[in-house]
Amino acid sequence: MKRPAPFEKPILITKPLLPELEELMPLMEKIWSSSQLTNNGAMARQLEKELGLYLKADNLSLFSNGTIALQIACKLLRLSGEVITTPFTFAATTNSLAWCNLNPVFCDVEDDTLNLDVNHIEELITEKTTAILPVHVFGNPCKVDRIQQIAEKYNLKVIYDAAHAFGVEIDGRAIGSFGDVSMFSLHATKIYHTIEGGALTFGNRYLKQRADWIRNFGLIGEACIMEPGTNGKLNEVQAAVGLQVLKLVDKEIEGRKLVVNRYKEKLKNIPGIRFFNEIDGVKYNYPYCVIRISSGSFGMTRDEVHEELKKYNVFTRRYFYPLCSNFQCYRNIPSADVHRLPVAAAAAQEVLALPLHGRLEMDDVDRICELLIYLFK
Ligand code: T4K
Repeated sequence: MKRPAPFEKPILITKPLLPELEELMPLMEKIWSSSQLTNNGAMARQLEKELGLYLKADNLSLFSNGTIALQIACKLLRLSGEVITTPFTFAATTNSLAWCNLNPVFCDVEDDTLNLDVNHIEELITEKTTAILPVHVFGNPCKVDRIQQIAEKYNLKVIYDAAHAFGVEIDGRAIGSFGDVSMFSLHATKIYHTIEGGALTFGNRYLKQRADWIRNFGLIGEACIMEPGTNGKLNEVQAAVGLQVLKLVDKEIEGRKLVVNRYKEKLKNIPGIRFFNEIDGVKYNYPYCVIRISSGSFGMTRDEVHEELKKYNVFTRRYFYPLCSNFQCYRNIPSADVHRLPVAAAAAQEVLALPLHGRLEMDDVDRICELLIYLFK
């Protein structure tokens, strides 16, 4: 097979969804003429309403980023001691626990979704456990019913890291309606974004009310602070971008679905490459196109493929490698022992996220697939 030509321009892992500048300008003019730039202004309030409708959440609050939102969720539920979580996630999940003086307890993941393995949660529960923090990794929903049963049995709170799961539904039920609180990241690299931003959805309006105080230093009115807060507000410019990006998100998800299906079709017969199976009844949002490469059958390790593709101007990402439990600051925790996390450890060596956004040309997808087929041969 002839060596494929490299791409003329770099193909990056993603490209943020951007509204037309002329559609954004009228909102910018409104902000400029009001001179309300932040502190729960009109744009932020409007976006909270619109996102609440989109995500089918009666109680939703916006934050300056997903990480601070996650930390606020931990404070909100007054967690202490240990929280059971997954090592197969972005550092922000584990870091948020540590920042709230909580001890992460790592639980292995299931091979088919790479989400928290519900069969291993109970054995990790101790007197100090106060919550479970699962992640809907790559938008694949966790086993929410089983997690809820365990939480009720042991009186634990559940915070879902739904950073990747914007718009995902299980049998018509919004993903953010499970657990006590769910966090969505609205970062530029996500399918829906406010440049930087985060959202929490809550089981009740009292939690939302407290979260709104906490994101504004804890201030209630001008002169009262009941509990210490932080500064976690989304500003007006970000909210305006979010209002415009929301108009584009459905089309973006449709485009991504086509791209993912094209990757699946073109790579389906390549030994050593596998995709996640879709679960019946789930409305997916296609935030990443992650394949798993088993070097034995493919003939190259995931790392070799990742490096080799760079020579062709294709920049993939190893989401999520290394495991959070492998970071220097966490690796001495007993539950971080790699022998206790065999499924997560294997996945971290195999996963590779391919370039994906809704505007990626099919010709480019085909060329990336041809490159992978060429590497296989
Ligand atoms: N929980 C989970 C499970 C998460 O995945 C995340 C974040 C969080 C919590 C925390 O949420 P936030 O606090 O971030 O809201 C990215 C993102 O920064 C991060 O939001 C995301 N997860 C993580 C999985 O990925 P990097 O280090 O991969 O991003 P970076 O800068 O390398 O960007 C990737 C590619 O995107 C680049 O090749 C170019 C393109 N890009 C990126 C940016 C920022 C652009 O074209 N424009 C841009 O503005 O972390």
